[in-house]
Amino acid sequence: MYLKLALIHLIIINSIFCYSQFAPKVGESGSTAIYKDSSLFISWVKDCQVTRGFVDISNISLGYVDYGQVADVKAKADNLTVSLGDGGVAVVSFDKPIVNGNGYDFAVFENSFSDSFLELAYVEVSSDGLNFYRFNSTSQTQTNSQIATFGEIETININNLAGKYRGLYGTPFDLEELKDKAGLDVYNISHIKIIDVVGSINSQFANYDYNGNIINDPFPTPFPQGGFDLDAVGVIHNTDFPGAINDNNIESSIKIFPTLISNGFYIENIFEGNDIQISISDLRGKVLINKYLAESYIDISCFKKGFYFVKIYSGEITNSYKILKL
Ligand SMILES: [Ca+2]
Ligand SMILES: [Ca+2]
Repeated sequence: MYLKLALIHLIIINSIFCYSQFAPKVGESGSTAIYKDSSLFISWVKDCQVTRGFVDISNISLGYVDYGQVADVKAKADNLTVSLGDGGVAVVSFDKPIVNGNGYDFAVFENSFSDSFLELAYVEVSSDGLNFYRFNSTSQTQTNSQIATFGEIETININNLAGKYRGLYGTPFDLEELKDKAGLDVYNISHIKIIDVVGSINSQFANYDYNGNIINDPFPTPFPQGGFDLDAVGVIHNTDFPGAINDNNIESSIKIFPTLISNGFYIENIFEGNDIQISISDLRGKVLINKYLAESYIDISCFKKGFYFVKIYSGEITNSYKILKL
């Protein structure tokens, strides 16, 4: 009995330590890297504003980085970049808002020449251009000795930091992780902010991950291309192509259309005399409409943008649908 408990204990401890590994480098099983030519990408950056950082924040007499132009961030990833420098910031925007669809919603591209020379950046999103919300980042690289100028770090130790993958392979982000942030509408992301991580482990300059660990990445990088080099940001889900609404009940004889909705939608094959009930709830489960169907048109023009679940109850049968209010 005690042996069995001890074994279970060991397995639990083991699984906690194993759990700490994140997706591996490009080409390995489980990697989340997305190549620039993937059909997942439906759009790229339209506008970009950059605030350059220092060539070397520990020696500010070297001034600011100046490599690359803002235009190099627009359109598909091509290894042409803008260098952010130590702590530099880029804010990018798009022709259509990004939305939270199933899985990853956008990816950030850096121009690393290898799988282990990784310059990292925080990623934040905004639905008003003013208030930005950061993805919870993790760095499990050791913090005892500084990763040198062309030093190496391991992909599996990095999560939710841009620059995790080598050039032309995007690091993807899932807005689902930020859906509960008050003040952020993950169905209307207008801006993405990319902030260079100063990789110094010196507490005077150090940057930290979500867990309060110092992020150790190559430092210093005292040249005009120093810091994070932003190549591109690829969009996977936007208001034109939200994805994620294909889990509708296609087996059902009851159809709803359209599923991308400006004002309202129709319900097909509803027969008079049936006691049919409809309920519509938001993604948090809050019920917004719950009533017997009196007509086949449902007006949701007063709803906010975003996804909703529709359930139609007909006798013993429940049909479920997902819709997107534009
Ligand atoms: Ca998503
Ligand atoms: Ca580029």
